[in-house]
Amino acid sequence: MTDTLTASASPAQSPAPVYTVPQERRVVTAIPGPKSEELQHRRLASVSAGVSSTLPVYITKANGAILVDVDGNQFIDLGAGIGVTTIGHTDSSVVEAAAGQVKDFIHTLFTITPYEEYVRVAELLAEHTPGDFPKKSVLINSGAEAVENGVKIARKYTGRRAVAVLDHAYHGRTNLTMAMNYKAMPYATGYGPLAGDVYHAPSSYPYHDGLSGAEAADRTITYLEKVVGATDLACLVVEPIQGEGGFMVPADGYLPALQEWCTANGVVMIADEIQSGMARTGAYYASEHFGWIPDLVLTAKGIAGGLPLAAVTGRADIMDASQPGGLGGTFGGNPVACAAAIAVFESIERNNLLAEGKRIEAALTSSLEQLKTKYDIIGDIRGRGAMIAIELVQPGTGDTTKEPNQAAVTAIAKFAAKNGVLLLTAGTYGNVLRFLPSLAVSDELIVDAMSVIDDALASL
Ligand code: PLZ
Repeated sequence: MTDTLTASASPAQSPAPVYTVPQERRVVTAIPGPKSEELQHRRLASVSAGVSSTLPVYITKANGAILVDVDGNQFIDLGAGIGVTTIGHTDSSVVEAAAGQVKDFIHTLFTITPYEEYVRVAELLAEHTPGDFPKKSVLINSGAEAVENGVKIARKYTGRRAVAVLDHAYHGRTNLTMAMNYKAMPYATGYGPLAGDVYHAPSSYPYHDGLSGAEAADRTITYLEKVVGATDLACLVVEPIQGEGGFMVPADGYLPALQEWCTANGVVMIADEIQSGMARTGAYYASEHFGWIPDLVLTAKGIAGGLPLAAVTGRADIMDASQPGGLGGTFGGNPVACAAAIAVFESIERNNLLAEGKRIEAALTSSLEQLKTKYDIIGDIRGRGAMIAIELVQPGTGDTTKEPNQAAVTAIAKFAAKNGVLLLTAGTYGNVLRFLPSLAVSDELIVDAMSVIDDALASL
């Protein structure tokens, strides 16, 4: 079993994890290596060209914060499958829970014959999502499906049609969510007709707009009132920290001001916490950092340690407005994924993982601040917990126009990969490097990865 063994310790203290893969970077071939090249060749002949890969090294094993490829290279994983293996790859508690569930039963379909694991996940979500009021959930398979369901539920509850999102948002790849993304390319171009009644409102992007939370909220609300009309608006869907957009942290007060306006106008405000949720940012949900209590919260990615599971959770009256049979899906709330999710919630508690998020934030930001004093193309450092990004600008524009520097982002990610560090890019202009490691990443691994990034910056 590819699990993480844990040493026994007193119950008061969380045991130090013992990893099945040494937590170290190791580059033993060219990247990609010969075996990866061979697999890439097969892949190009059999997998749609529409599915791309950031780094075509083929993985055979992953544990903690390390990925091992078919050529024996070990990568420090600063992406965690885009924020999915938040508690670490093949965490022993997740592996054991999923394996145990596979032996008991793998599928019945909750909407045919239910089981406790689904109910338990709904209880845990009610407990850990922001807000102290009765909450209910529906479980589905993916982030985009959570967004789709959130919109469905809000439309049913309000009897209204329009959906609003923010500039720089990312919400998925289904027909509705394609229309909700900011970037047409690559997500929507050529895939129309897109869903209608989706409106893109200005967001809060302090590094560029310089607006206070109140000013940015005024701008967003003016757009919603003038362009959409409050009485037609079913929901406003917002990522508390925008993910694919480049980890934009909104100005203080922005999110609560929008929630206040939504509540006053009968609009359901939905937090897309698909990337930012599940203990990633040093809080269970990033909304908490901003004092935002959303009506509905969307969870996916990190909830089940890598197994596909997602949820819409929120105010019981909104969630109960749907007719019986109106929500569901064959695999939604699969028992194996639910068993894994219960283990993830337990691990967050047992191993005090909210503190790990804060530790990683401190380690990442202190290293990045040092790099910022050396390299003027680092324009902005932002984020929370294990969700930190740097926005790169053209030399000399950091205090003025902040021109996007996509070339530097691409070059650094490539340099890092060649040296055993998997780094993700982001940003509307491809101008952001994001650090999205699992909470299992040690300070030593962060320091090592940062030395590679320092070399990458020096090489530009
Ligand atoms: N909402 C905030 O980050 C997924 C996209 C990966 P799914 N982001 C990673 C890719 O290239 O497809 C995401 C997100 C936010 C929704 C989604 C969609 O989640 O599970 O990919 O459907």
